[in-house]
Parts: sequence; C-alpha cells; structure tokens
Amino acid sequence: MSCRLNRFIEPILVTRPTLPPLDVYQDYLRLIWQSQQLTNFGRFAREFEASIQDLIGSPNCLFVTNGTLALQLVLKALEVTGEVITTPFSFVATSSAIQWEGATPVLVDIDPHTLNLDPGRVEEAITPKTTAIVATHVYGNPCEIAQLESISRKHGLKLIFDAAHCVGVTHQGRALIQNGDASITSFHATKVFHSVEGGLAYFREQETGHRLRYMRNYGFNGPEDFQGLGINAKNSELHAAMGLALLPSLGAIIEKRLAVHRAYDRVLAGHPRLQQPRWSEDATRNGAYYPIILESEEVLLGLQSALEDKNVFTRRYFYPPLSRLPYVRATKIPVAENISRRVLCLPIYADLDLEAVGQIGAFIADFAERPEVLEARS
Ligand code: T4K
Repeated sequence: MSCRLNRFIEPILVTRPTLPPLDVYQDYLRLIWQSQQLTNFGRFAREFEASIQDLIGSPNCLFVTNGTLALQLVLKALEVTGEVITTPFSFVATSSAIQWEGATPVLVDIDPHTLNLDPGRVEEAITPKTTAIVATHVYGNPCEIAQLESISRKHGLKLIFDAAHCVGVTHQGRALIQNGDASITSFHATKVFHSVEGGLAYFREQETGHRLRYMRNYGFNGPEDFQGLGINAKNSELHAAMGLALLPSLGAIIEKRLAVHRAYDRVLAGHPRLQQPRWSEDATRNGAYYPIILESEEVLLGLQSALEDKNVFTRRYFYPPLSRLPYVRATKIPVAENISRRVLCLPIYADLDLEAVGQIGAFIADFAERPEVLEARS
C-alpha cells in the first residue's frame, strides 16, 4: 500500500539555523553600539573564544572568520607543502584549502561503511613529496583516528582533521576536535552551532598556536611587531555575540536534533533498501546530518524529486566527489564515486516538527518499495 504524504504548505529545507532569542542578541548589540568596538579582538570575540576553549576543554583553539580560513591557516602554520593526502568525499573547502595554500591534494578513496578516508589505502599513496594528511570526520562521524595517527607518525607527516561537522561531538570522552596536529571546525549558519559565519582552529603544539595567532592578524605580533606572513582571519564582535547568545542552547539544540534523528531512525533504520554510514561506537553524536544511501542514483533522483513535489528539500552532500574538481589530479576512487552518487541528506534541524519527520520517513520507506522503483533497479 502506498503511503500518502500531503504537500507541506511551508517548504521543509534541508536545514535551518537556530537563532537565539532576539532580545538576547539585542542586549549584545546594545553593548556593541555603546562601546563602538566592532572588531579587532574586542570584548565579545575574546569572551566567545574563551567560552569555546572551555567547551572544548583546551586553551589551544582560536576563533576565526570561517572554517575554510581555519583550514588554510593551519596548513600554513604547519608549513604543509608538496602533496597532501585527503578525502574525495567532503565539502569542496577541504580540497580547495589545500590547493589554495599551494599544495597538491592527492585523493585517496573512502571506506564504504564509514564514508571517511580509508586508512588502509593511505600508505600506498605516500610519496617523497607527501607532507600531510587532511581527513574529514564526515557528518560528525570520527575517522579512524588511531590508525591515521600511527601512519602519520611512521612517515613523519602532519595530521589535520577537518571537523567542520563536529561541534559538540566527543570521542573517547573528549572533544573530537582535540585530535591531530591541528583540527578545524565551522560555525557557519548551516551548522549545528553557529556564529553566522565563523570557524575554529585547534592546534596541538604551542609553536603552531603562536603562528596561528599572528597569522590570523595580518602577521602582527603586537601593534609594531611584524612576526611573519599573515592574513585577516579575525572575526567581528557581531559574529562573536551571535556565538555567545547561542552557546547556552548548544546542549538543547543537539538534543532536539537527536530527537529528529531518532524519529527518522524509527522508520528508516534497518530498512532493507536503504543503507546508512556505520557510526563510530567511541563517539557521541550531534545530529548534524541525516544521510541515507539509496540503491542507485536513479532511485535517489526519483526520491529527491518526489520529495520536492511535497515541498521537502534534500541535499546531495557530497556530490560530485572532489575528484571532479578541475584543479585536482584525476584519481581512481571507485568507492567515493559510487557512494556520492547514492547518498542523500534529509532535512534535519532543531525546530523541525517531529510529526513531519515521521511522515517524511514513512514516505521514503514506502518510496523505496514502490514497483516502479523496484523495476528501475532490475
Ligand atoms: N569542511 C567541511 C567538511 C565543510 O562541510 C565545510 C562547510 C567547510 C569545511 C568550510 O566551512 P565554512 O568555511 O563554511 O565555515 C553549506 C555551508 O555554506 C558550508 O558551511 C557547509 N560546509 C556546506 C556543507 O554546506 P550550502 O551550499 O548547503 O548552503 P545553502 O545556502 O544552500 O543552505 C542550505 C539550506 O539552509 C538552504 O535550504 C537554506 C538554509 N539556510 C541557509 C543559510 C545560509 C537558512 O535557512 N539560512 C541561512 O542563513 O553550503
């Protein structure tokens, strides 16, 4: 029997940002107006950075303009050059940051279960020019950190994690971002937690932290001291204020997202015609994304358009794979090619109505069983 789903009156988008109560943000704005300190490490940027350090449980992280610049800064601070082994299944910023910094992204295929960089394939891609590994914890699901650490140690490589999706995720009891020589995350409006635009750079060594500090501030080490090459990667008081206003709600945001996650799970988990990534058992979740893997691209496109007819909008995070980037060396990455054609991210955000989620989930479960879909498969 086919499951009926009425068209939603308001579009259900793949994500919506959570906003703090307007009066709370206005209180911050009033103080900014009074002080007229808009940027350049004002009170709120410093307070927000300190609050994030508390949350992470380490003073070794800096608030910057966005996740992309955080990645570029850590690559620069760690003096990454030559070839960098990275994943083809990530947002474009993972590879573009490497290229932008003058290094060459070398794509290595992903694990078909976790969808993260496959550590078993990394060593064969190492050449005398390799200086680093940049691995993404895709959807907030941790990479095989121990294996990647042991490979990078053995070959003298820097290890950098793109943890853009990972705010609030802990791994083996501590913040996931506290791994590698450096890690970054994103506070973009579409993320679990945001400061409108924003990012964080975590570093292991104080020497890296010292470089990051002057690099994000044009290279200044003080008002009249040029320490080295820098860029403008500071963030403003208005962005920091958004972060501060939203931070007390982080736990509640994650709880609400996980409730959406569970509501989808009730109808979709274990469905014989849908797969999902295998999640690390050592980590908590933050409900950043709800990916499903369909049987074919044809089924995915059919489902995506059937949902659009109901005013429900999904996204193909991440399609196409980064091997299609015009500036990346062509590489054989059959697993990532295959997965990225079939993976679809369903709407998930804190205020998404759970009843709607149940209906959308039931529609998807039913869609995957429809005769025309089964026919397309055979
Ligand atoms: N590494 C990884 C692995 C990443 O995923 C990202 C970013 C980065 C690095 C770089 O971090 P940042 O430099 O961005 O800090 C989004 C985000 O722009 C991007 O931050 C994110 N990853 C990427 C996965 O997705 P789009 O193209 O999905 O955004 P957009 O504008 O299509 O928005 C999606 C939905 O959200 C829309 O249906 C509307 C809704 N929306 C969006 C915005 C921006 C709102 O309701 N309000 C809003 O303000 O890129």
